[in-house]
Amino acid sequence: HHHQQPHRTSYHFQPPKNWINDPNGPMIYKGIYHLFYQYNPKGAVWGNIVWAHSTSTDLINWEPHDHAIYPSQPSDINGCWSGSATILPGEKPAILYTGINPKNQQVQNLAVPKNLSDPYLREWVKSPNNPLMAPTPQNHINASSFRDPTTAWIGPDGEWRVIVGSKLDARGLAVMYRSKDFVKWNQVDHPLHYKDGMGMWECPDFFPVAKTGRKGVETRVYGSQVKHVLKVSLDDTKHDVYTVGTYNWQKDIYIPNKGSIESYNGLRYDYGKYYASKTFFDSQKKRRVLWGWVNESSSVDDDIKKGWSGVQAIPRAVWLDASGKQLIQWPVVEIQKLRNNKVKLTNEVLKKGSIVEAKGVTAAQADVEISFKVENFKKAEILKPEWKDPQLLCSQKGTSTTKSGSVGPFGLLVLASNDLKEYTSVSFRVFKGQHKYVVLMCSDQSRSSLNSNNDKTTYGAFLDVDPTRENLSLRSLIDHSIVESFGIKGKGCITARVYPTLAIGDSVGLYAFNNGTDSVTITKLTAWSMKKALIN
Ligand code: DQQ
Repeated sequence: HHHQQPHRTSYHFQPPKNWINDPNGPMIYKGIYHLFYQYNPKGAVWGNIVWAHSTSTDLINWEPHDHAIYPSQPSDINGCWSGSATILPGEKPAILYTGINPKNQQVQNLAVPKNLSDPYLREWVKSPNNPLMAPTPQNHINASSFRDPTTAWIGPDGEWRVIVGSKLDARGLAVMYRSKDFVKWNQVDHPLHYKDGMGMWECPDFFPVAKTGRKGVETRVYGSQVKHVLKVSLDDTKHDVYTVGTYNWQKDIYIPNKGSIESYNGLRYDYGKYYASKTFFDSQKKRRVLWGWVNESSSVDDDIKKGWSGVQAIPRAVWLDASGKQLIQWPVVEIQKLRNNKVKLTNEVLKKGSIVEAKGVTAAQADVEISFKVENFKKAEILKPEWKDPQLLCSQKGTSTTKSGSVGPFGLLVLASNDLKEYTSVSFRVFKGQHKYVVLMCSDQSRSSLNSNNDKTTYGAFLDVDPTRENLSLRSLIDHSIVESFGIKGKGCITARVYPTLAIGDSVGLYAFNNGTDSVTITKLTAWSMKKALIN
């Protein structure tokens, strides 16, 4: 099986075959986690979209169920697109989702469980009132850009609110609706938020985060204890960007923090491949959990040959950083249940050009944490003012020995073949900026595969950390064709898809390296083989 399908994942969520995209309606109900997702029952490319459904008690092992929502009424006959779940009072889940009607217009529909005593919520009934929100000649909504309702929240006035992603010309819009009964929805005369020049806002997500601590809060919470986050998925660049700000429920407006960047260059959940994500409040563990779709980087022909496309990233707990300026993301703790056969290295000095192997792990399927201590920053390269794009900087600077800086690149070589003909490098590099040191994190896929049909774009991010005060730490979740990397305990994330031809199965190595001219010390490296999860 693995011989023929070397790139299928072992602990990342996938159905047995076919195309998947956006996570939909994640929630917890009676102690069971639900994940729905956009799915093509007929093939490995996008189309014929239904809501496939799986449940879990630990967010790691998943059991499949029949499709929950599929075209069956005029308001969704041409497709059941993305949407979200809301838990109504009395523990009653409800799903709002986008349907494509016979005129190929995008409209919003409601579905509720047929039988609340079935903890798996296997059958869903659609409202006879569908569609509940639709473009009309009066409301100036673009019928081909009106989709992806969020989880709704109830205001202190007892009225429900929801936003739907949209655009008018190049203006990204979070169109807002209100309702007293969850069935009759009235459009609010202004959007919750908008921004010119950002294009279509797909899959908006709007939620509060506690100002202090890591605990999540329910979606309806507002006030001085919390900030709000608005995430939008930018159709033009396929990036999930967000701002942190303030929500005024009386005026129903959201105002991003002063100084936040609202554009294609804003804060991203992930600086690699990660899209159409959404969060839910886990009332059992009091945390907010983020799901995101990770598309392939292989060719459509290869996708059809392998018979599948798309995985879901490992769910991440999210909370507000102490700075109040950004989110921190970390894989849910449950993933640690899969850790096995720990190997460890401590206090290992890496001189320029050194490579050490973390022997004894199944490196195709591993979880690794490493932290580096830099002795001397004095010779750090000066960051030129024009070096503003971290992705460009990573691809220009590379990670090879010929392009070494003084402080870095150092990091991990993952999914590496024995002869190092193939590897993906995840690394740090430190620069001297105007008033502070600047830490660059890179995930370089350029050497990841001998197969040239793959997209091997290098990804990069600047991380908000003072490297003189904190060791530079990195965690990577490696799973055959995906590498999810978390820099500085979740301050910056980069997810990459790679398709090695040599570094597969047992022929995979995991290494730490330093290509900077100055030595660095690995204070600690811990790597685990990962067990296979039971998925679908
Ligand atoms: N995917 C869905 C849309 C959404 C897009 C269609 C984002 O609802 O806007 O499959 O990936």
